[in-house]
Amino acid sequence: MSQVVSYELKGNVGIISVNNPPVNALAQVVREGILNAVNAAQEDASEAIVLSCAGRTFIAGADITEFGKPPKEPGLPEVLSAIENSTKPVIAAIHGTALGGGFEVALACHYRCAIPSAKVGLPEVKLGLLPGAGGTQRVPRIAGVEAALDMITSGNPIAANKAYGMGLLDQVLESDDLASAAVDYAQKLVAEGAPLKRIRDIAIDPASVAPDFFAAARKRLARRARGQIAQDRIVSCIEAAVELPMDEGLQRERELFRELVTSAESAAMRHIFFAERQAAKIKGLSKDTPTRNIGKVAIIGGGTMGGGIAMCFANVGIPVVLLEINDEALSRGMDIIAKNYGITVKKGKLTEELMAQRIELISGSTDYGDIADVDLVIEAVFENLELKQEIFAKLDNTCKQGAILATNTSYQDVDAIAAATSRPQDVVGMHFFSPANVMKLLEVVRGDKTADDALATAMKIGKKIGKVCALSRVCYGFIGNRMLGGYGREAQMLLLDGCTPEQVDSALERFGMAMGPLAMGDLAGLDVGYKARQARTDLPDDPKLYRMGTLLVEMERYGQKTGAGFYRYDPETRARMNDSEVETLIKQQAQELGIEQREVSDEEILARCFYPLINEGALILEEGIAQRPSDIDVVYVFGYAFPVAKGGPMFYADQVGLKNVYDKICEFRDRYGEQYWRPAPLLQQLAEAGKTFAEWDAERS
Ligand code: 3H9
Repeated sequence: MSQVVSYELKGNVGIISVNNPPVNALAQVVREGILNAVNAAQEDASEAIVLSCAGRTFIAGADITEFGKPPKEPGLPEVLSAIENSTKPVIAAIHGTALGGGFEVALACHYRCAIPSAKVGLPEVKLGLLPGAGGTQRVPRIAGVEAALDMITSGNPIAANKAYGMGLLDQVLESDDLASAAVDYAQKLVAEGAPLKRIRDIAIDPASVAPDFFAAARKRLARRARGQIAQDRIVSCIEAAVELPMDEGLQRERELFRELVTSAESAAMRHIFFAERQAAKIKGLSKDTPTRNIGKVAIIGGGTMGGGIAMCFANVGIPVVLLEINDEALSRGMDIIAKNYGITVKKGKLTEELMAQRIELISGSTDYGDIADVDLVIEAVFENLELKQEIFAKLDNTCKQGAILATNTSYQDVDAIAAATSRPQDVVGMHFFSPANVMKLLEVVRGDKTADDALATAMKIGKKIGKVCALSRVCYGFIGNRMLGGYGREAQMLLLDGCTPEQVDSALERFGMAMGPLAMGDLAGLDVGYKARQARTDLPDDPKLYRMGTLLVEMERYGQKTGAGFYRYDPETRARMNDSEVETLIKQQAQELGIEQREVSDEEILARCFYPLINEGALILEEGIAQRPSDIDVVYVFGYAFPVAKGGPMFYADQVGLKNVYDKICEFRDRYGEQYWRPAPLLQQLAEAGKTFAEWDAERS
């Protein structure tokens, strides 16, 4: 028997224990070990079998690293059959998270018990997959069709007590000593002569499901999943659970799982799963780098950004002082926070009581003296270098030694900000994305002099407040905003070439972007980009550049906030509508500039908008601004709503082929000029060598 799975007989209970750190994933040795142990238990004196796990969790799923590789025997279905067909009851004893294939193992058992802190779930959809070992057939049989659909298409884990209420668990053990409580439970079942409960024997009455249930679910999910296929296939599986006998349902599930596991969508989503975890690791810094304790935080600036950041800390129980320049600004900031929490309560996602607790954790002040004792300060005032330097000089004079001084700047030079203090080693960038309490990304910016422990602390606290962290070195715009320049530029250039705003945005939305760049400009306010451009001295003197955005601002069409920008907006519903006035204006401008308008394909729209991102990404890698290509993907998926099913811009480039990307950029260079289209040397080198960014990264590490 393999070492990672052990089996021992304790009295009349056989105990199978899985020990495959870190999360007991169902690697081949685990599958084989469980199979052998179940078979062995059939032959011994045991009267019941407990399946439990060592370490921090019950089995957290199939081993994702095995997907895409040739399958190794035994397959999970074979293991599950052995469990289900055991002549002695098998009891899953759950702690931590029983996820995916792990929960499917539990569902094949005759009984499931768990400690109160445990969670169960089928998160496969988040990897572009569906539960491929009976989850779609067994959950509807014990929890009902609607609950199953909800659970499997959301992929969200369910806490033990709720899972018990849904019928997913047979017992929540009132003990945190799982090992002995599970054995007691098994002995009780034996003593009662409890039957071998097999979920497969439960039939679902098709009449219990409304006739249009599945059609309605498909329609709803298609809207939510924006072109991802997994949701649709999950509906098909649950439909099969209702209509077909168990074995045929399992077969259907298997076929659809195979389709998904080989899909580009799932490969991209699996890439992001590992990329997210990788991004948290700082090259050259050991896992044991000490971190500083963060027990209290101050935020400088109570605007939308500062308020959102304050909420992130209060949400995890860390007290925050919000510092503003005067009482009026402070009370405005506090009101915005209260309003935001109020909206969450109204949506039913937060109780009044929790809201009160969180608001209680946020205190306001206009006096720097009140933040002398905090462990972390995050400055979130508007983008002005002198102002930020002034604030950091004050922080240097006020804050205790060892406090981390962070700036939320989106563009300014973190080293120049750090130079305003006598402790640049404590200064770091923590760049949140708006709305800060919602958006998952946190760019952690490492200054030239940032100390290792300050950096490690910023990453750790980022994770604690629920952010996905990616490390950037200092440059204008860091990773995300620096790359965005060409994307926005080309979206506007395409208008002059003959596209309508609608055509540009919908091509990108069909690709999977949550919102096209022009609609996004309208949402953020066209005046914001306009002001930022005015402050820059490095932009080419080209009348075509941001021509439409500039004209619209000069016409006081700032976007949604003025009811019009690239589009018009319904004052009530905010629905966007095409505006013939804008379309006429574009035509006039093209004529004035001597541009002959033409039909532009969706393919060109994607290339014109995304290839500048990729090219800038290659420069960012060459310069060492980002640690790895996959970190850039993380930035774009979690900070800019790049579709996770496309895996981020660098992964997408690898799929398109770097040679194709490079050739197209050269073609655009020849057509539109070198000032906008200059292939990055790294891109050229990899294209010529026939390599991918991922291969380049693997060779360096
Ligand atoms: C499935 O089950 C399909 C079946 O239906 C059908 C089969 C036929 N495999 O997240 P963490 C690694 S699909 C391989 O930082 P946490 C992870 O990369 C699967 N590796 O810890 C990381 O490695 P490293 C359905 C995995 O405590 C380390 O473990 N299951 C897997 O914050 C620690 O991970 C899922 O989708 C895996 N399945 O969170 C669950 N899982 O240290 C996916 C983790 O080198 N996992 N690793 O960076 C999770 O959601 C979280 O890892 C979990 C722990 C909540 C379990």
